[in-house]
Amino acid sequence: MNLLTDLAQALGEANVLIDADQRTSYEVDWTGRFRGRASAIARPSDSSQVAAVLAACRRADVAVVAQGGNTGLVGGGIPRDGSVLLTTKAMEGIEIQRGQLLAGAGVPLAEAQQAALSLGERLAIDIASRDSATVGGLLATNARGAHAFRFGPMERQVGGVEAVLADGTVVEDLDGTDGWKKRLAGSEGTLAVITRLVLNLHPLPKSVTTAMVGFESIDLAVNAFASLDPSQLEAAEIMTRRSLQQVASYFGIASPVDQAAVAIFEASGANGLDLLAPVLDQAAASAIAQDGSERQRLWRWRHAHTEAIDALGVHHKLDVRLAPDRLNELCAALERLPAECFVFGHLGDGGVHINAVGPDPADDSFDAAVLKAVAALGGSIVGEHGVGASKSRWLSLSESPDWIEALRAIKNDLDPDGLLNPGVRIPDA
Ligand code: 2HG
Ligand code: ZN
Repeated sequence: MNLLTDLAQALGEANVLIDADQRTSYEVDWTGRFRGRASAIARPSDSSQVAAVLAACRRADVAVVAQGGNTGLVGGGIPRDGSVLLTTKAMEGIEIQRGQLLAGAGVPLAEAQQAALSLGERLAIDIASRDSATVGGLLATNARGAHAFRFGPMERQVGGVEAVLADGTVVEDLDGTDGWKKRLAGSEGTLAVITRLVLNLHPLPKSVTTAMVGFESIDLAVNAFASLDPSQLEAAEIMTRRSLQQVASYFGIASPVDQAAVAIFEASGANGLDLLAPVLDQAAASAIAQDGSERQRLWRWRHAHTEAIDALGVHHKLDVRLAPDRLNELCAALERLPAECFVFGHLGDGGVHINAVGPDPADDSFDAAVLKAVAALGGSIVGEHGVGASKSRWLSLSESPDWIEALRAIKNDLDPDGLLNPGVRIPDA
């Protein structure tokens, strides 16, 4: 049997998309920088159908790339060379079980957040692409977002997983005792296809205070953050002038705070304002919000960065981690490169996003220059978006040879034939 017949038999013809116009939205990433070609888009709706897709692809010797909401930014979920694109979107549905949510891997984060709220609780993770990004994709990249420095990355929001290994074995570790959620966190579809997840819930804070705070320099913002007790904070984000001004021009209104570095600090509890007092004292300007819609309005300035910069066209996106007290030096190094760099990120955990316009989107030498600058400052070239196809060749800039060897050994153990997402995350030997 040929591959397409095999897939149609396993999933039904309606769930195997082969026409070019049906495939397009899966074959290009959100930024338009990463494109590929799939021989088919397969839409399984549960783990046994995923196992059938993997079996068909193994027989045909065709690779499988899993994709969630296609909000990834490092090309990790884009099909290459005629691989089969396995979309997890049909793995839907949320059940409530013993105070936790059991969600299909294709459930968008926003839907899971709503389900948590309907129980009077919350998920302690949030990212701007919440309406499309799926919970399975969040674990596959071990996404972080604004609250990770306090509550940890996606892995910590997950109690357990169900997943299908390359050989078709369905592992059901929904209570997390076998360690699969840890193994698959950040594996970017290279070790298994995640099919269901148990999501942990946290109590909703009774009140939250959000402050958008301007400083005359990045160092002043970083020092102000150091004067806060991080265990009392919900979020600590940073935006630099050029990126915030791009959001202002995209919105068509001036930002309420407009200094060289603008931070968003958030504290929960009735004494939120007192907790933030040390930074407010040091600020050149600030805007404070305590009710829901006012807070959302301030957060829009931070959350709209991706779409506002995207309006400038296809650009380079690099996501790294760096000690906050080296951020100023990184910005200075970026200014020496032939590009207009927009820098923003998560001050709390050193997650830095560098978006750059100018260099041709296909010009990888720009990416190399940025990643080398980060490594020279002691940072990690791996941030929260994953390694994907775009950064694997540079992994050794910040990761040790032993670590890279360990990644290869785990991959060889679980997927010796390289069926799952080849070329992603792990550099070629
Ligand atoms: C964010 O923190 C996201 O807003 C996206 O991780 C970052 O667009 C980006 O580079
Ligand atoms: Zn981010």
